Amino acid sequence: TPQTQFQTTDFEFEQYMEIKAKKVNQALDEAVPLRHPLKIHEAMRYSLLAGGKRVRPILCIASCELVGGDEEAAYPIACSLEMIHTMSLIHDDLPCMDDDDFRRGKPTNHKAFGEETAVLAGDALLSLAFEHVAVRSVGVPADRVVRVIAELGKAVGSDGLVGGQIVDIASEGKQIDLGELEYIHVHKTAVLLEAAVVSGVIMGGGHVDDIERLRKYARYIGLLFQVVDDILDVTMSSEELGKTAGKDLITDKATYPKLMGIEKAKEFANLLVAQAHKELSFYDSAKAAPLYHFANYIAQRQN
Ligand code: GRG
Repeated sequence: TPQTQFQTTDFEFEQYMEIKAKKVNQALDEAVPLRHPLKIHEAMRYSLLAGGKRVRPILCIASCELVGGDEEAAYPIACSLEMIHTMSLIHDDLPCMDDDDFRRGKPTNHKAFGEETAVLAGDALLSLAFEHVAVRSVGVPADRVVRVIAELGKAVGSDGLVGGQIVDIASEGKQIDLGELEYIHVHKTAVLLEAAVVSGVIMGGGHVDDIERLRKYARYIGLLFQVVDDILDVTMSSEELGKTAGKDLITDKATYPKLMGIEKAKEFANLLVAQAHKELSFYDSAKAAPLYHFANYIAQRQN
């Protein structure tokens, strides 16, 4: 249950998300201008600007502001995070991976541009992500930029997204236990959310204690993200099954509700929200309001 100190703040979370997402979209649009060679830049922009909730950039900006940083310091890395997230979606959708036809309400990148271009668009976005944060973070002490680049690199590689994806692929068609399921989720989803929060804290000039506290917060909401996803799979209406998220059930993949039961999974989600909130209790409640509501938003999301 939410702490009373937060219930009394009349923070407009939806409005906050809308305002920040608009600024992020504008920054992303400017980060990848349409230029020669047209095809690759079209493909990069197609997926990058296709919508998406902008969860990772906004988490980054909110974390930067929480520790007293200027939000402008967070925009370059916020954009880099979205570039990486987008490229992981493009590659995840490829025929050699999940083989999906639709993403963010549009045909997937390889459906629109062909497989060769989709692979390259992903590669180009990944490379641009590192260039962008290094080049655009002007006025921020160089040591912060270097630390953030290290965070980002780790979140992408074999200890991050790639690690999660390879274990996921290896587990296909096999019975896996809760430990393995958690490894996949932590690496495919939570590490990038964690990198978003921690890089925001670093860019905002946060101290070691801030990094530790907010890293824990990020881990809780990262896991929460996936537990909620799994619960949504089960509670989705039957006509939705067989479309997108419901396919996990059909392919008999392990999920939290399956491994622990739907009620226990819901209890686990509530516990994760409470634990995330607890990490914020150190901060002024008005300043922590965005991250506080973010945890609720992830818990309550419907898609
Ligand atoms: C990163 C080099 C590199 C390769 C990619 C394919 C792959 C390795 C990793 C898979 C990563 C993946 C697709 C994880 C799922 C992440 C996830 C929770 C997606 C949904 O995120 P939302 O809900 O989506 O934030 P929107 O569209 O709103 O951004």
